[in-house]
Formats: sequence, C-alpha cells, structure tokens
Amino acid sequence: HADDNPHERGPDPTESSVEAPRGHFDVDEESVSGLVSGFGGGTIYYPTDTSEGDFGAVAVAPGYTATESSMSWLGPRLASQGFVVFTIDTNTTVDQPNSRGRQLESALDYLVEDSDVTDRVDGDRLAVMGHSMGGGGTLAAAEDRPELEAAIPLTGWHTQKDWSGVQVPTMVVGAERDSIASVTTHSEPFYESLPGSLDKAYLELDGANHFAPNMSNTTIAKYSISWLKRFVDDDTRYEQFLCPPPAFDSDIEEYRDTCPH
Ligand code: 9J3
Ligand code: ZN
Repeated sequence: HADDNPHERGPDPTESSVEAPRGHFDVDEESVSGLVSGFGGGTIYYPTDTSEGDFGAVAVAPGYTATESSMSWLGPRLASQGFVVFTIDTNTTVDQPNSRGRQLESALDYLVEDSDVTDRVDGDRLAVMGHSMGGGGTLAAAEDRPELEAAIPLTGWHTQKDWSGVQVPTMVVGAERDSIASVTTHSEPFYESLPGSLDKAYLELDGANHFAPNMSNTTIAKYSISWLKRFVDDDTRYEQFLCPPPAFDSDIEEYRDTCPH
C-alpha cells in the first residue's frame, strides 16, 4: 500500500506509535543564528535518514514574552515521526500575532531556500504551528498563504475572530481552563469561523490551562502528528486517529470535526 503515496514516511502507525515519546526516525538538530532576517533564529530538528526521500516541514512560533525553548519539546517529538521541524524565536518577545505569522512564513522560506537542510525539505509540503500569540500568528500565516498544507494553533490568541478566509486544513487546539485565551473568546470562535467546507478540527484539552502546550503533552502530540501526516504528507494511514473523531478519551473535553476528510 505504501507505494501509492510517494510522501508516506515511516512504518504503518498504531495507537502506541502516535502516542510514543519518540517516533521511528533518529533526529539531529541545528541551531540557526538570530542574525537571520525576517525572524529571530531558532532550532531545526530533522530526521537523519534520507533513504525515503525528503520530508514535509513545520515552523513553530512561541507565545508572547516566550522563546523557542517553550516549544522545544515538539522539535524531536514531531521530527522523529518524519518532519523537519523549525522552532523559532521571534524578532522580539513582544511581537504581535500578525508579525508572528509573517515570521513563521519567513522561517519556512529560510528552511526551503537558505538552510543547511534544504535538500531534506519538500518546499511544497509546509505547515505552521504556534502557541498563544504564535497560534494567532499560525492562523494569520494560513490566511496569508493558502498553499500551506496544514495549520495548528495551540491555545491561540488573536483579536481577529473571523478566519473565514483560511483555506488551509486547520486543527484548532484549545484548553478548557485557559483564562488568558479562553476557548469561548478564542479557539471556539476561531474554529467556528473557518469555512464549513474546510478540513478542520477543534480539540479541547480537558482541564488544561493556557500553558499546556509548553510541556510534553501526548494528546497534543498524537493529534498534531496525525493532522500533519494526514494533510502535509497526504498520508491516509493516519485518518484512523482523526475520523471518526476520538470517542472516549479522558484528556479530551470536546472534539469537533468535518469528518470524513
Ligand atoms: O502569547 C500569549 O500568551 C498571548 C496571551 C496574552 O498575554 O495576551 C494578552 C496581551
Ligand atoms: Zn498506501
């Protein structure tokens, strides 16, 4: 079967493989100086194996006042599943969401055109993620760049509530007890404003607060891996974790979707 899709990477997934602390691929990392233009530098995490071809890539932005270290757990966690992951610093830690979105786009451009891993990255298979104002930036980048393959705002924060212009498959992750970007004023309206015809999902973390995306979180990892695999790699082997939606998971307060994809 793996033969039908040239972008599939790694072995057939299982419930335990998408929940595991590390995936199939060994990962190396490389630091990018803050002197680059367009964003504040960061760390690139990439699979060392080149035998299956290149990989899709995802840029990850931190939240207000935070640095890339707040998102670093996602680097090896996602890269070991078969993605090039770029956790970035923003130019300043107080940059607003739309600026963070432009910086995510610049980081992807850097990854594809100027980095030391250009030959490992497929420039047609790019995605964005981010926490809080970085999540707001994730939505802004998706709106600005419809050719992106996936977007995942994590407890996203943005004053803009209407994202009906987004055409990029988007998984919105909210946290039930977030008092900084409450789901009722942020993640839920973000999700609902996305087009009904879009491949989209809303995942609300049970009992979690605004900073849940800043530490290892198996629910975030499992569904992010599945979303990226499904839409960046067109890897339908991962559809099983998204559709039908998760039924009885005590870590999920609520899940909304537009299944089947
Ligand atoms: O990135 C974030 O954590 C945004 C939340 C926030 O502090 O917004 C109020 C200015
Ligand atoms: Zn196949």
